[in-house]
Amino acid sequence: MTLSARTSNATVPSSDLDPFTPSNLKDPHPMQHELREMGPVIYLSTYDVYAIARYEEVRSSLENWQQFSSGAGVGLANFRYEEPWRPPSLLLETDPPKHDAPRAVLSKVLGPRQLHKFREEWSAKAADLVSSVLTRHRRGRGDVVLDGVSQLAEVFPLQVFPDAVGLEGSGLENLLPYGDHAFNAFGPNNDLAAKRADQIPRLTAWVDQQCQREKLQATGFGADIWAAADRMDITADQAPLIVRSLLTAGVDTTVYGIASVLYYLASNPQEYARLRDRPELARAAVEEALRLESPVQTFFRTALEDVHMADALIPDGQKILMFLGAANRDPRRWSQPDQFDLTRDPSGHVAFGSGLHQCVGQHVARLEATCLLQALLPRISRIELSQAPQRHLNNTLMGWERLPLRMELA
Ligand code: QZP
Repeated sequence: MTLSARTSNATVPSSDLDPFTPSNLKDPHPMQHELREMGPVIYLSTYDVYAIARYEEVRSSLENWQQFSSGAGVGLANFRYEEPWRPPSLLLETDPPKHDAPRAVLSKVLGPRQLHKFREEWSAKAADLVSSVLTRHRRGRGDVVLDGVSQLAEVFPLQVFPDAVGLEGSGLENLLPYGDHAFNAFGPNNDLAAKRADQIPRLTAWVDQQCQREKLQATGFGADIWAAADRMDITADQAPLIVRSLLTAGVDTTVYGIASVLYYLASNPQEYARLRDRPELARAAVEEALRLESPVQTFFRTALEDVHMADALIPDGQKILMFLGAANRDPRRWSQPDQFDLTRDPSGHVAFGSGLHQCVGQHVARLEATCLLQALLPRISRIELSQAPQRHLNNTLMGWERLPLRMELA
């Protein structure tokens, strides 16, 4: 670590560590610890960005939309100088006032009131999925061995979410690869971002097609967004891009979130037992897993002016890299931060962000995860890892590629 005096009134520790190497993506915690301990703001020379990894500063950065803009993109690429890989999102990659109408529409469409009607249906679908998976993978001894990712975490969201949006139902296998690319594209132009380059035009064309009014079912989140265009809450040009946000942000994230709850329950048998005794803790289990794993690990903002933070100065125009996952394990904020603990209060975690852009789909994500979890609890008396799990590498997302589980039938 060296001290670089980039400004007259402040020094910022500088580091050449690269958060986007395969080994840092696989196991980010040692690097995150190092970043937090270096100071509140660190200059990362590899990418010419300012990194923030402590809870207090991550949270205040997320809430500081006035100085930390999303309009130049929330990835490493600065849209002022680099052409984005697709037309920018009207929600994610905009600032007020442009951001406000799309956000207001989507927050109503995905709000707790609208979601209420899915609870019963999704609970029933989760129970059916669990039954069929347990039957298929049952061994003689009253236990099942399965891959928690391909058999559960990927299946349930793809069963309920595209249907709730109102997609026609063919081509759904495109959703995860499209999302995987979108989240890789927030990072640097490395091998992960270049992965599947030959398929991106086809995936993009498919997603864009699904956003058209004629493609969408008469009911669903998609139709609700188009109805907002009829009411002139948004324009007809905006509607398909807002549907696109659902398809980009709503699938991979929930898959990884669900897989991570399964991982922490399998790794903490006493917490699983506690949860079986008190199924109303399902929601706490989901939040605690989100805090610890933070499916969305990082994203960026762009400074609109010189910004003073703690003792540091972040110069106008610079990209700021916020480590949500590091903030959610900051010992300054959380006691025993690396412990999966269903008795703690995980509220205030920043896995869904904070402020104006805080995840508008969070109620959908929570409902999916709790429905699946509550379907498992009565059927499974114990979960454990049957082999070492494998990470799925992505520049932004942290999750599992394979999660080998052994479950004992209740
Ligand atoms: C991705 C979109 C944490 C965010 C980067 C997740 C995300 C949110 C919105 C969109 C994409 O609007 O396309």
